[in-house]
Formats: sequence, C-alpha cells, structure tokens
Amino acid sequence: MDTVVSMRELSVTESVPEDVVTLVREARQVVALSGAGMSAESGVPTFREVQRGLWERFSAEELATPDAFEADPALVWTWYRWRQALIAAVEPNPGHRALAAWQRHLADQGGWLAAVTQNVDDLHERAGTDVLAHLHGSITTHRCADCQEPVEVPAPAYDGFTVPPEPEQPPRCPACQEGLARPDVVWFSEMLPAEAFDAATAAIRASDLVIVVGTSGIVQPAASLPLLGLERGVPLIEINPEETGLTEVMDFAIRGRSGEVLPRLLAAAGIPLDRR
Ligand code: BV8
Ligand code: ZN
Repeated sequence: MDTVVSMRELSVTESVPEDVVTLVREARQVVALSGAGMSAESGVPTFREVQRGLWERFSAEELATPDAFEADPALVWTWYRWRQALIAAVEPNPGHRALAAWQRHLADQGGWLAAVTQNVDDLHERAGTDVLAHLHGSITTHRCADCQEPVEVPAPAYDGFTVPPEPEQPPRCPACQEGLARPDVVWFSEMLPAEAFDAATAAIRASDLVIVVGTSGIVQPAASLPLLGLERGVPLIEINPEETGLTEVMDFAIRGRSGEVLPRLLAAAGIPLDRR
C-alpha cells in the first residue's frame, strides 16, 4: 500500500471520509470477516451479553465447550436448540443485505467478496450472501458426539424468545446407538475446520481490502486472520460501535452499528443496494 492512512475513529453522524469511500469503491477482492455483532441487530445476542433463564449462571464461553456438554448434555443441548429457534425466528438485517449486495456488485465487475464468518447462524445466507467459510461451524445441523455421523434433528419446538422452562435431552445417534447428538459448531478447545480456515487464509492473501465487522477480536485463531492482511499491506477497516482487540491494527475504525454503517458505505461508494 503506497500511503499509510492514519487510523481514524468515525461516528456514524460524520460523513464517510473520501479515502474510505475510495477504498470501498475501488476494491475488487474483498474479505468481510464478521462476528456476533453482525447479527446483533437481528436480535441475536452476542457472546459478550449475559445469558438468561436456565443459563444465567453461565457465560457463553463456559457453555460452548466439550466439557460442559459432557457434564450436562441436556443443559448445553437446550441452549443450542433455543439459540437455533431464535435464529430461525429473526431476519437478516440491513448489514447482512448490504454485504450480499456488495458481493453481487463485485461479481458483476469480475471481482469477489469472500464472506468469512465466526457466526454459527445462517443469516448471511438468508440475506443472499455466498459464505466462503463458517470458521466456527453451524448451529443448524447436528452430528453424533461419538461416531461423528450426521444426525437429522427436527426444527426446535421453542419460539426462540421465551426461555425453555427446563432442559431437554439430546437425541441418541441412530447410527451407533451410543453417542448423543451435538450441534455442528466448533467449541472452545476444538480445532477449527481446516478447509474453512484455509479458505479464509487464502482469500485474505488474495484480497485488496479486509472489512472486519462486529467482532471483539478476542477469539483465536479467527481474530488473527486480519493480521495476514496487515502483513501484506492490505487496507483494514473495522466496523464496530466499540474499540476491539483489533482496533490498533486497523487503517480505519468506523464507530457505528453494522446495520447502519454498511449501507451508508455502499451508498457513498455508489454500490447499488438491493431494496428488498
Ligand atoms: C482452538 C461456536 C486449537 C460455538 C465459538 C485454553 C484452552 C483451549 C483453547 C484456548 C485456551 N485459551 C485460549 C484458547 C483459544 C480459544 C480462545 O480464543 N479463547 C478465547 C476466549 C480467548 N480458541 C479456541 O478454543 C478455538 N480453538 O484454539 O483450537 C486448540 C485446540 C486444543 C487446545 C488448545 C487450542 C475455538 C474457538 C471457537 C469457539 N466457538 N463459536 C457457539 O457459537 O456457541 S466462538 C464464539 O465466540 C462465536 O462464534 C464468536 O466467534 C465468539 C464471540 O466473538 P465475537 O463474534 O467477536 O462476538 P463478541 O460477542 O465477542 O463481540 C461482539 C462484538 O460485536 C463486540 O465487539 C461488539 O462491540 C460488537 N457489536 C455489537 N453490536 C454491534 C456490533 N458490531 C457491529 N454492529 C452492531 N450492531
Ligand atoms: Zn453415533
């Protein structure tokens, strides 16, 4: 990158500075790395928020582990089924739709936008985005905790808003009759799916712009991906209402909500937003 642009903190009320608009307008190979903040405006709680009901005594980090599932399969299973119901009950927000529109626009120009998400929800897909990598898996599919065979599980009975009164047992695996069904997510201390992480790494290595949206930059190794862009001098833009573990390596930190900032960035860069 010729000029080192200074890191700026912009509030949403200020107009987007020309050099950010130029970066967005001229980029042809974009990586968008999204975290829980991307889905927050759809009503999906982030990992930083406290849990309610059955799980109020636990942090998300305590529940999203193999040990927690081992210790109390019903509690952890029910937490995921309730989250899956909540995700099914909400809609993609304007931030998700802006990324989908940007991806279509770049494809029309012979470029690409690689969506790399830490989120286990399917809101990017439901907004029309092709997701390159779900670094932390997916809450919508399940497998056997023992033999790893996929397990078909009907949609959860919960409405996603009222917290279930008591936990339910995960179903037994029909293939081995031994193991319990678990969500296809990556728990803490579990390895990320190699093909997802490798695809994300390759995309950043080929990118000319990296946008980091709605992530606290705490969870590794996902949080280190933007540093691959830094090594190559690729411009890095963060969109987050708050400072994060990645802010100091950003060229621009736009302080605002993704559902507001992404549409404004695209509009300023003359990228058509599909009006759904
Ligand atoms: C690994 C799926 C190798 C499950 C998730 C000790 C032992 C073992 C491992 C470790 C250890 N110490 C550290 C580690 C590594 C560990 C780690 O990073 N721990 C952290 C807590 C320090 N990582 C791992 O274990 C990974 N695996 O390392 O394997 C290994 C193997 C064996 C032994 C050692 C190492 C696996 C990590 C994956 C965990 N699974 N999810 C589930 O969803 O239930 S991570 C989960 O938390 C989410 O997927 C997400 O990635 C993460 C939360 O992060 P964010 O997405 O950033 O969300 P967060 O809530 O933090 O922040 C929200 C942000 O949004 C905030 O900044 C907020 O300001 C912003 N925001 C809010 N509203 C908006 C907004 N932004 C924009 N617009 C808005 N409207
Ligand atoms: Zn099994």
